[in-house]
Amino acid sequence: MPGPVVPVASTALQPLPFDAIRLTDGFMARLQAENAGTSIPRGHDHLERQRAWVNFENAAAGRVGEPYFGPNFEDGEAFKWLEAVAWERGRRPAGDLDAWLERYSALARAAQDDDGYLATFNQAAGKRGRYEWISFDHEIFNMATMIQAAVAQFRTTGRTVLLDVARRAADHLDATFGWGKREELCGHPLVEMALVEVYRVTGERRYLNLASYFVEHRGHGTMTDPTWQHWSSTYFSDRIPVRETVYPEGHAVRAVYLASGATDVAIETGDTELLAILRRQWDNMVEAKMYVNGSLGARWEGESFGDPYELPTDRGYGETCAAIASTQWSWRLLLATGDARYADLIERQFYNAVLSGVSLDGDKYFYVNPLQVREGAIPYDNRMGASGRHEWFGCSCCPTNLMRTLAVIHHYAATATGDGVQLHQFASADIQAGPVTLRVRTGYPWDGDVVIEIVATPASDWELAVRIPGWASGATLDSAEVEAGGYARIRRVWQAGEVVTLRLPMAPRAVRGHHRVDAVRGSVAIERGPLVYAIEQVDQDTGVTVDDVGLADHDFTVEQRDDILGGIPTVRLHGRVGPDGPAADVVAIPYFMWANRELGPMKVWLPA
Ligand code: FUB
Ligand code: ZN
Repeated sequence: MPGPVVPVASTALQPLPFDAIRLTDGFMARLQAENAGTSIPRGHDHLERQRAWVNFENAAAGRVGEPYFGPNFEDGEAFKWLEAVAWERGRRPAGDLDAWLERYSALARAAQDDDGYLATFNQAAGKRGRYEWISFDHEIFNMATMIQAAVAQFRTTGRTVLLDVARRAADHLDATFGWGKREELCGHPLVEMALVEVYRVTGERRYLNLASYFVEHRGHGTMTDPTWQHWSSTYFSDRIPVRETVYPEGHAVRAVYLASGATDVAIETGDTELLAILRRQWDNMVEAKMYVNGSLGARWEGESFGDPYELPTDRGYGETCAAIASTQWSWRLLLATGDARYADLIERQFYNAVLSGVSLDGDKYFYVNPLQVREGAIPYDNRMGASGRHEWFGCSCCPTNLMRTLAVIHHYAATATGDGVQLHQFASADIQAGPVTLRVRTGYPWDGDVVIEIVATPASDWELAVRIPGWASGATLDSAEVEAGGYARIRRVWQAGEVVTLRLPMAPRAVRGHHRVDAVRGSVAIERGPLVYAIEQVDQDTGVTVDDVGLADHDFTVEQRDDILGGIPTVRLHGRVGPDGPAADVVAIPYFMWANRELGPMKVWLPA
């Protein structure tokens, strides 16, 4: 399959080819099977029902003035879904996937204007002139999703139909925007990452330069919109230049996509100063603007980050897309630096803020991920936790984003260097890293044992680096205690058939929030392994309302329950009902699984 055209950037770690890691069985493999078997096909049906592709047919037929279907970023939803199909096609050859890729790539080609412009909201529906309302029409964002889908398809199939469309779009953007051209920006970052990706597969440096323009030109307050108070320069990540930004701010998805794209630019241009700035922003975000489960975005107003330590549990936003964007950012920082904290965050966000966005059967979604839903909550908006999971939304950014994420999640498991392999995420998988073949077997995230077998090895010595999560105090590797937070490294001449066993401690832990976070002061959250737990009404004894529950002590018991949620380890807590009320036995489940049964009150933080 096609590899990168440009020399691989000088990152600390190198990603493996897209087909080098195969999930074999277990938790992650089941997630991918669910995504492939349910989410992606149903996503196809929803997009058809929403007539997303009709917009393209109208544009292709030159039917200007047609009714438009969906929000002005509907093209983007369709292309995120198509990207999921492309990655999925890399895991298995299948007729339906090929048919979709061929059909919709051809449709995108047919809809594209001769000069490369492609945004059906403005083409077919003729809602506005090109770039007339550039801050909100998502034209460049939509083209960016197409470019990402095209690169995915090229990487997995070698086919260039959509890549040609992507190149034409990138050429159009390059001819239109940049210093000395139209010095403007799209209100929704994403094109930065997309341009770097298309640069990587084509070697066309103009695309990287344009990505750099989109990063550096931001932050000069050119984008505000008087029609809605929240569309401020802050909302658009345009208040302050990237190089001067201390905390990610404004609309969370926009801010984190921008940071991810800026990281790509820093990596490809060797800009160590920019990389250091972005690392500080990441530190600050994790310290002061992130929920315990990894969710981002404290405010409903403008779907945005709050001020530092403003992290309400009930009114929090935590859009699924923001957590997805953050895993993309951490992945880039991990590759650039080799720092295990980025892999730690990918794990926290994946299990607790991304997975919470999709139901266990793969066909219902949460857009917003609060850490508390109260008794009597009024679900006045279908994005709310209290409204339960939904099959689709008018704005379905999160479902389609989840599909493309789950289709590649295995890719985050391992990387390589010239003389070593690094294991970052734990899942049963066969991994091919150059001459090294590993077989990993684990019951993670339920079980903390990870068995790594060296199936094939070169004769010379090489280093196996295994991430020891920051939460894993007391972990052992081949029975020797290893330090939590970082990588345990074994360098030697290996023999095929050798086995290394990692044992991660799985006793439940009580964690406290930062003292500045008023909403959780005096409370603890329960974690077990990589999972954050929550208490949900349906599991509690009659008369025990979740809203009243606090902890009586920190004596936790793990109880395997095969009768609920497909069989999971629950955590039993000694609770109390109200500050002075009676004792109660309380059952906690992994947060990401909440609202898969009877909908009711739920909370993560417990007064203790
Ligand atoms: O603007 C496109 C998408 O819609 C954003 O990424 C989401 O936050 C939602 O606002
Ligand atoms: Zn979303």
